[in-house]
Amino acid sequence: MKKTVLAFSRVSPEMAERLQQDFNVIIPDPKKGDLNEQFNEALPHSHGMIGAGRKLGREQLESARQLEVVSSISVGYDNYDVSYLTERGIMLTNTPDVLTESTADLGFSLIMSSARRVAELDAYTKAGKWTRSIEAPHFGTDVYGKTLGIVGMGNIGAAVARRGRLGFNMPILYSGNSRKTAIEQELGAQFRTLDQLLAESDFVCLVVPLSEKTKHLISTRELSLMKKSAILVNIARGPIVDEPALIEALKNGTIRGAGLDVYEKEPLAESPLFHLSNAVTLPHIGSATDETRQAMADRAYANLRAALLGEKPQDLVNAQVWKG
Ligand code: 8YV
Repeated sequence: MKKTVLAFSRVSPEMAERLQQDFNVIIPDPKKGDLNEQFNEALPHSHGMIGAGRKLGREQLESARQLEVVSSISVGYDNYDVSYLTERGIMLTNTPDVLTESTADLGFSLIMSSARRVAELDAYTKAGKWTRSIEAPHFGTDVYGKTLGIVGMGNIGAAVARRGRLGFNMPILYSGNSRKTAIEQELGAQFRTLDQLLAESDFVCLVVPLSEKTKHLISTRELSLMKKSAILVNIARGPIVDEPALIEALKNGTIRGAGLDVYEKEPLAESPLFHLSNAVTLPHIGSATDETRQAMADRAYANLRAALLGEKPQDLVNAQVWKG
């Protein structure tokens, strides 16, 4: 008998077709009524789940008694209660590697866009305000040769650092739980405590996973350690930054600007950030390219399929549940 798979976020018609070759597939459909109701009804019958952007823990999964695997179409897995899944023997998989370069590209776009005021001045031009040469109040700040601080030197952090070092001649500082000697050798990156990094960097790029330890890692005290001329970029997770504290710092001129792809609450329909010309605000698009989203979907599909067919999935987060 075919196992049942529940898609917990929208999946493409092509993905649905692929899944249907091996499994019964339940895809909640807004045309058929309340999405949450359909989701909850499907849970007790589901052996596998695939999707992204939904909190899944004890409360949501209590009734999913047959569940074997949750395949997330994301690299970050802060939406999942990993210890609960592990306690239940449920596999959790993610999609690392395939989004590293596109997310780093986006990080660098935010550095460039914030420094050179790209989005702000694009809106200015289109609003018909360009009636004479641009003067100092609209000048940006240089990127080339400035110091880039990477908070969390994982794969994505290293990819941002490479762009800075090799493309823009930027000295690289980094902070985190451990020294990364390979990156130190490759890019001449220097390890700093977070406080030192904040004080010395012209651009601070946040690339740490969200956990209890990194929640509000950047708040009023940390922002006050940064240079007045510095720019904060967040391509990791919103709650790493205390958002009201950041808004205050942007208003007061504690720092020069911020480039944000992620927020404490998503999606975000209104925010004081939208009214600040020194904040670039993107709608969580780190991995949102055609090629990368396709690669993530492929990887998540392969993980789910392997797990449900009794093979060890490539990207098993909680390896201790694998019984071989
Ligand atoms: C996605 C991400 O936007 O992979 C992650 O952790 O944050 C992004 O790639 C998100 O997971 C939705 O697919």
